Amino acid sequence: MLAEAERRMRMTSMVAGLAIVVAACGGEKKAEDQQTTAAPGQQESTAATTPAANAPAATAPAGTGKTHDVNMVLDGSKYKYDPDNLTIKAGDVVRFHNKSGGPHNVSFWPDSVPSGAADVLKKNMPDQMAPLQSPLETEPDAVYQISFAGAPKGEYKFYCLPHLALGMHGKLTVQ
Ligand SMILES: [Cu+2]
Repeated sequence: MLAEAERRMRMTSMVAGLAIVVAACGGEKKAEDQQTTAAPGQQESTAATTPAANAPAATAPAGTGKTHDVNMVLDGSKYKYDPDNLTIKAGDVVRFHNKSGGPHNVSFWPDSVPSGAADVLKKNMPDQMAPLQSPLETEPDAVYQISFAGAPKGEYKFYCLPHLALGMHGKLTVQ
């Protein structure tokens, strides 16, 4: 029984691996021999978000527009995004800085973004710990960067997972 289950697992993983290889470059054979654990990462790295996914705090992904900075701070006893309301254009990049009172993160409510925006954010947010949720930023001055390339116009409401109950949330508008 166990052997049978294991064989199936292996088949599944090989099929998944093959699918990824085909999606990636159509030629490379190495993924066949890799364990299942390697597959999800590989799959993600084939997505259009490769630069951002590999370098959350480094250079801007290929964007066409401006970069906007938002600080995540503890101001007195108030946790907040500063600014907590900004207007950008599609193609702009927003950089969230972990300034004080962290860890912080950036989470979008899936029902409080424009139609079609969730798919864009899923591609443009590096290292999501859940759909539309950035990782927790723990390092001082850590930067989390989101490209709004291809983002539909409208309002995007977001919040900090650890500090939502303390009122840490914000809004950005893509014009
Ligand atoms: Cu926070």
